[in-house]
Amino acid sequence: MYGLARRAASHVPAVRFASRLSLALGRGAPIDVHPEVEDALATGKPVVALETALTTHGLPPPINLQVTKDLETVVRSTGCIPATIGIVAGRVKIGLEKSDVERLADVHRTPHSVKISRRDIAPALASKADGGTTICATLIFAALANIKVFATGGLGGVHRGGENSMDVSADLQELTRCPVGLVSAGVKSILDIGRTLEYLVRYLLIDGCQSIYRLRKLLGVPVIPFSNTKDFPAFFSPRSGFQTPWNTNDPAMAARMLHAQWQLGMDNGALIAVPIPEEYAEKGEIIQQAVNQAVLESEQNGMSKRGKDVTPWLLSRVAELTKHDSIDSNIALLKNTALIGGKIAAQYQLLAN
Ligand code: PSU
Ligand code: MN
Repeated sequence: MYGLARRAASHVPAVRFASRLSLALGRGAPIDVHPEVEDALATGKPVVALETALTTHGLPPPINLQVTKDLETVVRSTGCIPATIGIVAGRVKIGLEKSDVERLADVHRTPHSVKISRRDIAPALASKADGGTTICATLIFAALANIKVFATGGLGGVHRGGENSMDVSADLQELTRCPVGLVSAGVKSILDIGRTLEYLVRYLLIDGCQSIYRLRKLLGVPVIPFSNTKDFPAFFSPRSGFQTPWNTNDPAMAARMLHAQWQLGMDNGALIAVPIPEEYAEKGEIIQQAVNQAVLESEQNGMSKRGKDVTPWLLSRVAELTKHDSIDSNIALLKNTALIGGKIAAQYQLLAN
């Protein structure tokens, strides 16, 4: 067996196999890869994917435009090339031009940009819409282009009351399909963190989770706090109290974890959860109270049943309640994940080349 495997390996041609991206392009798929990103991918420079649902639906103007640009600058500071992903006039953009970023950030444009999840991709392309890609959709395009690291703010997950509403973000399922290391500040604090972890990794036993036990699947996604503790971060706060089996605070180790997974040909992603910087911890507790209030309000006014509109509504209500403190924290954690994402991507590239 060993000899055969060795012999087979020695017959692997030295040329790169045609990527899924070039196959899609060959079929005429409406995808534009920014020349800088294309060059980086072809010459083995590290690339970090960034999303645009936070530009179109997550952050208010004018800060949405500024933050989208700033995250690219942070990624560049680590020696990586940013690939901000979005949909403009029905074309998938892997790496946005400045004018594209401005177009997506203009929330007063009509028709409005769509918040794009897996289910929205094909209709948005066919109808030539503009769209901000959520983590789910950004994972799909990053995987298509063979981009291995994607940095963002908060992962979607099981909404509070999700055992009844079955509102579980498509972000989670996508992490099982896309071999991409997602670097985020944990899951959005508006969610049920315990049930989200349960759904993702199925190793935690949480009281009162009986109904979701019947629904749950083993997604088997590695969840790794980027920290010197195993405490999973809680978006606005560095610690949630939920423990994970693994952790690291070393970009090289995180890169080795990703590399080992894909050397084996495993086709799922991994979640590297970077806590918000410690100086935001105190504020985080106050913001969390506003989050709890906003979630209660959404249950009373019916917003909580509105699918993909729930998250944008909650985020803007929390911003209102905290007089924009939540926005400041959100920006800080986004920049932090972009920085760590860049460091991990740079280390990963050393292993992959
Ligand atoms: N976290 C934020 N702001 C956001 C999002 C997450 O702080 O705008 C976005 C991400 O793009 C994530 C999406 O993929 O919300 C999840 O939405 P939903 O619950 O509808 O899947
Ligand atoms: Mn949701």
